[in-house]
Amino acid sequence: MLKKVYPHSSFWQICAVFLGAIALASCGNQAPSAVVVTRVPASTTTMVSVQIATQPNPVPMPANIIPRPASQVSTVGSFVLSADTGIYVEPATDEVKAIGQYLADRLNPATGYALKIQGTSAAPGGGSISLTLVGADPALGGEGYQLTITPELVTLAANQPAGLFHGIQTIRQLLPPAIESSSIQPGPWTIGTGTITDYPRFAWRGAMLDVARHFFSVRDVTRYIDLLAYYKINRLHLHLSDDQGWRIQINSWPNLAIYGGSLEVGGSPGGYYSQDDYTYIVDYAKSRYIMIIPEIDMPGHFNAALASYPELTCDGVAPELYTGTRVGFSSICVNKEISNIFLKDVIGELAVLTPGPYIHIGGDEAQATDAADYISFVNKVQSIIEANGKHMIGWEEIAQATLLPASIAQHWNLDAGVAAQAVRQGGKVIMSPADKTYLDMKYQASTTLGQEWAGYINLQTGYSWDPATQVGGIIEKDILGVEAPLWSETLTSMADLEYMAFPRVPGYAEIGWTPQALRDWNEYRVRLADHGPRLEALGVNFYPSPEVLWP
Ligand code: TNX
Repeated sequence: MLKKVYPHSSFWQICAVFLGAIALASCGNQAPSAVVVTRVPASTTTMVSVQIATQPNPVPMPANIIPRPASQVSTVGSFVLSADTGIYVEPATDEVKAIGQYLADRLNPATGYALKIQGTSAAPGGGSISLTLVGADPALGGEGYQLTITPELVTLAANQPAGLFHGIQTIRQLLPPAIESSSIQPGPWTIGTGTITDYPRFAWRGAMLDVARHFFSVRDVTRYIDLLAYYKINRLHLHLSDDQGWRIQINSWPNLAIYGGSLEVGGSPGGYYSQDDYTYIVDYAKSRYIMIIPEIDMPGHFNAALASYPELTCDGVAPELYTGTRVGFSSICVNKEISNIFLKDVIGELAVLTPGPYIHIGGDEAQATDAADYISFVNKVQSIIEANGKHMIGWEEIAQATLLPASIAQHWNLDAGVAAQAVRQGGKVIMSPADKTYLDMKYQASTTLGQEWAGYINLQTGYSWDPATQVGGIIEKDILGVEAPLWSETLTSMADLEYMAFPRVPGYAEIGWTPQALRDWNEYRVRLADHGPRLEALGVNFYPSPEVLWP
């Protein structure tokens, strides 16, 4: 029996130590028979204690989960998923049954099984998976979960359905990568035993998709939602309007979508979401525990609307539709009465369509709007949004206005001064620093897609920063969370989106979820390697960065 304590070690680093020290064959097929990894989230030191006994062919729980759990303890043994595995849900409400069905739908294609959902008040029999809202530690909050895996039973407990949903992503990741395949794979479908106790650092773990510069179909958006959910991301911000296109049907102003949405960057046909399409996306996202935040970018980034309704311009003359990529040249005419009517109509319709509490008004790069007009405009929009029962979010420039405490500023600009002004007004901030989180920035000089104005963002640059120390005057308690925007000036297809988003998105998911003290680039990149085959099985066109030793 050997017992040692290694601070800041990963399971695989421990493997390396064992290989050198006691010449075990390998960690893959003949690992130590008892590996206990204990992580204490509140402390700055990760304590890892390791015990070895002699037992043949142990199967440790893999240390591959992204985002890294707050605490993971591996024991020896495995649970084997079989055709007889039942998925038990408690309570058997429609919502919890739907989560059970979601799990079955993820497991059935690759296994070839037809796993069934069963409601039960009795204890589930051996070999089953139990999803329960009973018995979880209330301290785990609404999104946390406890996962206990023994050779007989997988027990996932949470306080709220969202916690069960997130825990299911962990179960998926604990299974072999081939589980994500859409066709039958050989298996066996083993899960190493142990327990995971997990909860997020931030409430806001977001992604943004620009469907205005290039339009993306409902199918593309729902696929993106599915991929985000795999990493426990819980917000999708849709950038629904910009100079190049208006992408959401507004019944009281129909030309916005019909004419304003007709083109996209480069001059090819654009498109828009009907209100039914939008509702479908909102509901789909909800089934993945992701909130949709709609953005109508104003008062700048407004050319598509001006081209559709010349009365919104100050001179009454409609500009041409715009298919280039410049910014900062358009503005709604702030002081016209028709503009007020427009704002009330558009925000009113969006508020009815959107169950979430937020409407994003853009507010960035309003160089074509007079400075005083800009401030009165933001104040006015804020009160219209509040009158519709929602709260305002805007890019950080909105912090120049008089913000209500419920309004949120989104930091993006490299010149970081403005977001802290929102904090000084008692508001909260979402962190999207362009030089760390912009998914449209090239990975490196040779990346053909994307832009480079905020610098190159390789995986390490995207991962190795702490939201709480990024901007002076903005600390942990001021931060709602993190969001990674994907601007689409240069991106025309789902394959393009995937290439820029993956594998950076898992890193932002981890920044939002995992305690800072447990985040370390050199440990993360080892975990990320395991996700190469997973993303491949999911059919994701990811960038195989040389920073990772892919298997
Ligand atoms: C800046 S970030 C913008 C967008 C562009 C993006 C391209 C922000 C609030 N505005 O209009 O699409 O850069 O990287």
